[in-house]
Amino acid sequence: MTDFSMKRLDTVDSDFERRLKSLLDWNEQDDFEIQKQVLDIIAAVKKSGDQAVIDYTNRFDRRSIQTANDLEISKESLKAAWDNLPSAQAEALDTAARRIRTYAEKQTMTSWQFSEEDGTLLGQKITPLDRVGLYVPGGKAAYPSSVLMNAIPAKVAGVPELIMVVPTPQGEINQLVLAAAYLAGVDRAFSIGGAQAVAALAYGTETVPAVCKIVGPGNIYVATAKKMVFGQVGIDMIAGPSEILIICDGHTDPDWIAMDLFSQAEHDENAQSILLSDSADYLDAVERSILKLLPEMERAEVIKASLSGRGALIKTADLDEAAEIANRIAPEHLELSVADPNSLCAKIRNAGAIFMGRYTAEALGDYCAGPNHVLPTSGTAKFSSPLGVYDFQKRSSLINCSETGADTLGKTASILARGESLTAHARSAEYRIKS
Ligand code: HSO
Ligand code: ZN
Repeated sequence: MTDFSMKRLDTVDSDFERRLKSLLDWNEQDDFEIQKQVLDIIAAVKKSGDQAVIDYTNRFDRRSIQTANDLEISKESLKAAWDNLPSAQAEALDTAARRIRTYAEKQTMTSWQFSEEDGTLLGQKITPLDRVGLYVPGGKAAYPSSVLMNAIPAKVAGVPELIMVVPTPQGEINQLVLAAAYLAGVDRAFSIGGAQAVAALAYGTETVPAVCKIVGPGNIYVATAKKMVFGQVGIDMIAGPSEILIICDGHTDPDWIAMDLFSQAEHDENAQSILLSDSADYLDAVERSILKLLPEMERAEVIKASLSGRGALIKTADLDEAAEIANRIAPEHLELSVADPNSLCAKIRNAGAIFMGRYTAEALGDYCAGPNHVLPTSGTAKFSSPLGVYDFQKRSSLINCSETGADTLGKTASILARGESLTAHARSAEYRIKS
């Protein structure tokens, strides 16, 4: 491992700002060739429905589907996957699902209303989305935990129909994904993927029903398709590479911190793992742990590429300064591996999820602590929030005017409407004025 090293930054260095900026630079290049291909796929699915979906699926997933019936994964297959799961896995999935559900239930928005003195009722009515599509990637990025994280909040919100799509290259189905789908309450599932699956969900085909919103991660084709159908349907977010930022006071076992950095790095080469500490000796110790532990890792090559590319060990003057840098980075995951995580947490404004104290590894949150693991990436935690029940609910405003209310509001509306030269508005309001 002599060829491996991580970037070292120190906030006192004159080039610190420049180096931090270049570390955080992440610009997914717009690939016009991919955009064109995806546009063609969407247009074909819109025009030819099932037949286009079948053709693309046979071509891209090397399958030989004859009829649209073969696109659907039966309810029985989902149940069988769950029934045949080894008991340790079934219990672990069940524990995770229960904890994710309990947490999600707390997020549920409820309708409210209040009445004015004149008897007018005002309120907000909460309704679940009618139908939601959940994209689940195939192959190595197929995470059953992500099925739970996306599906459970939708079902807690009361979405009556949750449709999962999952590509099955060469017909190969991930049984854990199907079992998780069954457990989370997925209503229908289709063995399709890519831009064609996104298009089918957005516009509907003879077999695949059109949904109101599409959630779930996917490759560049899926992400591009989601961007293109946005407006026709809602989408959750376009996620960038996963990130972890750790602030450590130098008193956590360096092996633990090294492994926490690895846990994000092993997701992919572009994932970002950064450690901030006020102790340079501690950064040295973690670097030694990294070199020691790396050869033991199954995904050593991915971790190495990620840590040496976008990873960094950063020395700060103190923990307060570390917190301020964290706020500027607005990481997806933030671990506060310090003696007093509560007081440090009080200084954090921007982070997708905050893991507090030495025992709270991000991995626990990734699977089973309860909060969602679908989180804002690439600094978007400055303005957005984790996926939750509220993403599957929508709000309608309620206005119920009493006769007296129409009388007084009518006068105000009339004056404003005439100021805008909108006579019909004015007269519509005036009809209801009594006096
Ligand atoms: N850390 C990932 C979620 C995940 N980890 C799934 C393991 N499986 C993005 O938050
Ligand atoms: Zn993870």
